Parts: sequence; structure tokens; C-alpha cells
Amino acid sequence: MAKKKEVIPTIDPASIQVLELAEEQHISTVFSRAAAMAPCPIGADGACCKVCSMGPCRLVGKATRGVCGATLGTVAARNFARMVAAGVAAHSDHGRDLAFTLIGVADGEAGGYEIRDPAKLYGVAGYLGIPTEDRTDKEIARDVGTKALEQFGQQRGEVTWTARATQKRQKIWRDRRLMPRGIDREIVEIMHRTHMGVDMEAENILDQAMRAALADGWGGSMLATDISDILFGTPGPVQSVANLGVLKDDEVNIIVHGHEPTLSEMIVIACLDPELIEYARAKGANGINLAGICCTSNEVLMRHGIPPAGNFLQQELAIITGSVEAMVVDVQCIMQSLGELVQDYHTELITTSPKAKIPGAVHIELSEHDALSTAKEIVRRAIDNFPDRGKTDIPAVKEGLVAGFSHEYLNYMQGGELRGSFRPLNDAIVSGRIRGAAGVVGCNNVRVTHDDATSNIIRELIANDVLVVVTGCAAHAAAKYGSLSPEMMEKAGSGLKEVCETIGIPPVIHLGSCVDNSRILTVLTQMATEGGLGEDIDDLPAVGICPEWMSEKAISIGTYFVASGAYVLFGGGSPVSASEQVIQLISAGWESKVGGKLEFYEDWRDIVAKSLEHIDKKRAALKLTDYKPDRFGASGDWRIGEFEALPLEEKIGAVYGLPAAAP
Ligand code: XCC
Ligand code: SF4
Repeated sequence: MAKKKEVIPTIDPASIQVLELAEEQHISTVFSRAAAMAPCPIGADGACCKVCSMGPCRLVGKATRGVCGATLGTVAARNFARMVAAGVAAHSDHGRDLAFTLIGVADGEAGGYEIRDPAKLYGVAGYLGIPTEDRTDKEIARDVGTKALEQFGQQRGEVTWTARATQKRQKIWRDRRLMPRGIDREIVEIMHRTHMGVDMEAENILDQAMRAALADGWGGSMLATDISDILFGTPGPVQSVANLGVLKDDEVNIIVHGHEPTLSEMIVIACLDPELIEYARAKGANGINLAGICCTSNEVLMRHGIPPAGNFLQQELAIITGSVEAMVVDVQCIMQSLGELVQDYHTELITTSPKAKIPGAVHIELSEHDALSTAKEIVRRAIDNFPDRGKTDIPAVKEGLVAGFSHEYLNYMQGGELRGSFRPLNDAIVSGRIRGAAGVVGCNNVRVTHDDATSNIIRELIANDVLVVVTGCAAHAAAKYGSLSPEMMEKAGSGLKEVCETIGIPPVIHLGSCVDNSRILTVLTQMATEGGLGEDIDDLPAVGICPEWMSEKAISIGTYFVASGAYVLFGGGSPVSASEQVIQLISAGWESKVGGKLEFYEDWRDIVAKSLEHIDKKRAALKLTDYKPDRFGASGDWRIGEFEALPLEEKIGAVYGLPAAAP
């Protein structure tokens, strides 16, 4: 049961500084409001049912049944499934809008956008079975966009993108009736089944939660990532800096916050417009400084190196620095408090999506036909605001980072344009240089110490030779404490360090926004099919971790990773802790069904211990060499220059200790 407990707000020095200021000035923040309002313990544990007006029924103490007779298991499962439905809806609706934009580009109706990555377009068309020969990019794009849109309204059959999973995985989904038929259909079916008086078997409800979640990971999110890459470019490594210290005292600061790249990409272009830069100068600023918050930030960081000003819990803090001329938002993870907060500052809060309006904000809708002129209008307003800026308090805290990795780029790093593969990474895992892999993803949550669990888990894992990939607000947390900087190599275990230095990747790899968790599915699938590590995701020595989850989207992501075969560990509170039955169903129950399981641990140390235990268990099942921390790393960095000069096969041979090519 959730109790009111004292939580240290944050470990982030920049956030601490601004929070002190907020306290002095009696400014309300998510941190102060959380301290004043304990979470409802009945709802937090999944024991409150409010799906009909005979209730709400609170299943605590002696009340083991709702008025209609619903059991705790049914209620907790229904609540869980509804969280999944909302999460799938959010990610997928984002994908839907990208599909519309792609079709708009093909039809010449989406001014400002273009196809920036034709190679990705051909790649996606290839696995969707769309012909490319003797066709224009626009013709192909129209078919890809149309195919994507069809996934939403499809009633029968299988969501097309699921064909990217292994054959074995697809068979599990078919055999267990978990194969998603259409994205919208699976969301609707959760809502139907959890309506009063329909599905009353917890296991059956949770199966539908998995089916819908798969329509997110292998549907809405995956197609969103694909189309974003086609329209805006597949990421490659970029350098940047992170935290509130990226805001500038002498420039117009604009923050993009939310999720969809359609808006932020246009703002990036507008901020580079020489006329607007000149206009900013005329208003007394030294330029225009664009920064990001939440996943929008990840989208523009990955593709343009735009610096993240912070993650979810820092959105209010950015405004409290007094230095933000405009915060431009679209959808998801935006706090309503911003609308009130900006009333005390010169900051303008600008909403841009017809789906999301906020009292206190100015609404400037992103034009479908001429998005760039909307973006320019927004930037101009921000500049107009600059002379009204008062005193600023920007913490001098920022950290360097490298981001911009993608499945495609990782392939390229491991063999070049024509021979891209995952062979070197797989071999490194087989030999025990790398012990395993972990995805550390997800949100911040004011109910747990901001960034604490995430940054500690990342450090512990790489020190134990576990390669880490990050997305979402967890990626910002990684960045802020130096985990995405090249220096982090020194904190990695000796085996992991060797491999990273040789392939040229950092031990913590930023793979993008939360919809880009689909990139992790693609990476894992390739690792499973590359050879040496079994046949499917559930064979891999890998885990998924969401240390500070907050949103319903995180629950959907966790569920689709489980249904894809991964062991997923969440930090913070469990939304089903009231029901022993549901706790069992999503852990042991799901493991016997799909090979993955979902568990919640409040202490990050438990998450690290469980992860390493699982990784070693999977290594043993694959009969891989026992992992020994000090077996590798003696070769010394002086050899790296020599390695660089070697042809690929010899390089691999040398690194992985194959006798013939050993230096
Ligand atoms: Fe939102 Fe994506 Fe969570 Fe961050 S990580 S708080 S969902 S912005 Ni997705
Ligand atoms: Fe109560 Fe049953 Fe209605 Fe839920 S569906 S609120 S448990 S009566």
C-alpha cells in the first residue's frame, strides 16, 4: 500500500538551484504540490473501480468484492488494461499524424516537409512489400503512408509491422491469440472488455492488454519511428549539451516540449532563418537559442543536436529561470500548471495541436499545408517577447553528450555501408566481453527522487559490462550526469570498454524518444537472428528497465516488451500491487505464456541485482562463457590505433581473440 513518505526531490544540481528559488518566491511546482498531496493509496494500488455508477468501489480491508461482485483481480487487471489502452492510443495517434504528413508530402499538400531520407523510404517499402522500381519517391511514400494508415482501421489479419519480429515470436502471438489485428481495434476492445459487466477473467483481460500493447510497439510506435526517419532523416551521431544551463542569458530562448517531430522540425528550420535572426538582433538579443524538453527534445536532439534543457520534471523549472521567451508544446506529458505559471513571467506558452489546448496558453495551430510559416510566426512572437524579459536565474549547470544512434547506424558502425551487421556485438556477448544488454527508458515521477534511480542503474550496469541503450526522459537523465559523454567509457567495465572503443560506440547509447523504443525491438530482433544468442528475444541476455515510470505510455511500452519476450523491471510503485493474482499473472504467468515478465521493485539496487541475475541466467541457458569481470581489458589502449588500420575481418579477429589474427 502506498504510504505518504518523504522523498528527496531531485539529485540534479540545476533543478535544486531553481527549486530553491521557487521556494523563496513561493512559486508552486510539481514538487511542492506533490509534497502537499499524497497519492490516493487505493487508486495507486489498482484497487479502485469506477467503471460504473454503482461504485466507485474501493476494494480494501474486508471489501473483497465490488457491488457487482467484481473481484480485486478483475478490478486491478481492468485498471491495468485501461492504462495500456491509453498508452497505445497516445503513441499510435502520434504515428497516425505522421502518416498523414507523409501522404501530404506525397500529394504536394504538406508545404515545408520533404522526404529527407530516401534510403530509409526504400528500406521501409522493402519490408512492407511495396514496389520501388521505376517509381518516384513520392509514389512510394504515398504507398508507405497509406499502408501505415491502414493499420489503424484494419479489422482482421495482422498488423503489418509485426512481420518484423522473428518467425518464432510471430507464432507465439498467433498461437496465443495475441497477434494484433488493427491498432484502433485493439484499443477499442480493451475499452469494451473493461466496461461494466464484460470480461471478468483477469488473465483474459491481461491477454488483450498484451495484444493492444503489441499494436503499439510493433505498430503505432514502429511506424511513427519509420516515418519520422523518412521525413526528417535517420539519426547519426551528434554532439550536444544537456540541462537548464543550455538556456542563454543573451539570446531569445525557445523551448519545444511534447512529442511530435512535425512541429519541432519546422521550428528548427525557422530558428535558422537569417531574417528572423536579424529580427532577434534588432530586439537586442544575440541570436535565437532553441532547446527541448521531454521527447520532442529527443527528436530534435537526435537529428540536429538541439540541446535538451531537461526532462519531464524540469518543464516548470525552465520557465522559473525567467529566461524563456516561448515554450511551444504539442501533445503528451505537458503539465497544466504551465498555463498558470507563465502568468507570472514574460514567457508565452503556445499550444499548437487541435488535440491539446491549455488555459493560459496562446493557441497557434500548426498549419497542415504550410507548417513552416506557422513555425516562423511562433519564433517571431518569441522574439517580440525578448524585450519584456526581467531578471534571469539560469543555473550554470550543463553536461556534454553524444546522441543520435539508430538501428541503421549501429549496423553501419559494425561493418560499413555494405556489410553492416550485429556480428561484432553478438560475438562480444558470446565471448563475455559484454555481459548483456539493457534498455533503460521512461519517465520522471515526482513520487521518487528525480533522476536518482535512472542514473544509478545506468552506472552500475555499465560498470558490470552491460551495454545500455536509453530513450525518453531516462536518456536526458543519462545525459545530465555525463553518461552520454565519451568520458563515460572510463566508467565501463574493462570488457565493455574494449568493445566500445573498437566499434566506436559509447557504453550508453541514446536511441531516441519513447516511440523510438521500437528501435530497441528492431535491435533485439536482429541480435536474436544474427546468430550465437539463441533464436528470439526471450533467449537474449537482456533486460528492459523503466526506473521512474509515470505515464500510461510507459505501461504500454513495458507490456509490449514483455509480450516480445523481454524481462521488464519497473521502479516506483506497482499499479497492481493490491492484487496478488495480477502480480503473479504479469510475472510468472506472462513468462510461461510469452517468455517475458513484468515486475516492480521500489529500490533501484534490487533492479540492478535482478537484471544481472537474469542476464547471467540467460547466458547459462545459451551455454555462453561464464562472465568474469577481469578477464578482458589487458590489451591496452595503445593498440587502438593499430586496430583502426586493420581490415574488418582482422579487426574483429583481433578484438575477439580469434587466434589467426591476434596482434
Ligand atoms: Fe513523458 Fe516521452 Fe515519460 Fe518523458 S519518458 S515523461 S512519457 S516524455 Ni516517454
Ligand atoms: Fe463497483 Fe462493479 Fe461498478 Fe466497478 S463495475 S464500480 S466494481 S459495481
